[in-house]
Amino acid sequence: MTEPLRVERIQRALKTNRLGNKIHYFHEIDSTNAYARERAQAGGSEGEVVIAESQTQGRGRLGRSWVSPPYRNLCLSVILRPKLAPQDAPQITLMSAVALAETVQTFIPLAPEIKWPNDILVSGKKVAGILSESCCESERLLFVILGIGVNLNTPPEMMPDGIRDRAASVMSWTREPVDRTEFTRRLIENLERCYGDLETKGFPFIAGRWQSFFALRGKRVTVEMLGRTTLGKAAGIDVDGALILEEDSGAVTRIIAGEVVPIEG
Ligand code: BT5
Repeated sequence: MTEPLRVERIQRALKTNRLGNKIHYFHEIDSTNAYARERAQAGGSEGEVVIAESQTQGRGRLGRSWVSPPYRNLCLSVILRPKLAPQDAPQITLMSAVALAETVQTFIPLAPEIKWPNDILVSGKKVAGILSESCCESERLLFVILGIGVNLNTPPEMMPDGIRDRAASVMSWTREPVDRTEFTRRLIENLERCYGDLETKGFPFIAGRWQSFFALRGKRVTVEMLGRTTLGKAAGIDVDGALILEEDSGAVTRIIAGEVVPIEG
């Protein structure tokens, strides 16, 4: 077992106003997103952070699961109460992908890439994923639970079959195991900065930085959405954060949700 996270050290060093004032820390929980949602529904404040060393029901998107051996990685959720329209909630995922990519970049000599909308890759391997879940009431966005899972110190042999070939830990590109406490502090600070930029400077400001990490720009991809597969070229993101797909038919489509897979070769 590696060392538990040092939550007091994170809190002492954090230079933030909103995020991380309160950190709920668990050795084991079902899902940090589920707990953060309960807190938010019970009136929890913006910026409350939930961290768990292990999750019995770690969640990915679309009912998939997130697997993370205890005391090696980072599983974190944040309660956000953005002043955004419900249809703009995906901007939170894109904003946090920038913060996450920037954090990973400070630990390794390679540039991380963002795979639209929610994966952070290094050398083509997934090192982190984002699951943001919104709660709306009529036309109002009440809160967003931003969930982030990062592989920091899991050696390949500890990754389950089926994931091992496509995933990697930040540790693969560092000489020593990653200081998880320091990683968490930097991530929370970068999230606060990017979230503030989204609020004050607007999405186009974030989008520019996002594009600089965009792995699939100009690449041929398939997009799977609602049981339909479309072939085309990933051109970038538009002002709302939708993926712009130049279909082989010549049509240009905006993809709001879906699975994007690069076509090799
Ligand atoms: C994601 O979903 O990538 C979002 C993952 C979010 C996890 C965090 S942890 C804290 C918070 N609390 C939660 O309960 N969840 C969030 P998606 O794009 O659907 O990818 C899920 C797929 O990635 C799975 O079906 C696996 O194939 C693969 N996968 C699972 N664990 C992985 C890991 N540790 N590293 C890389 N890939 C993984």
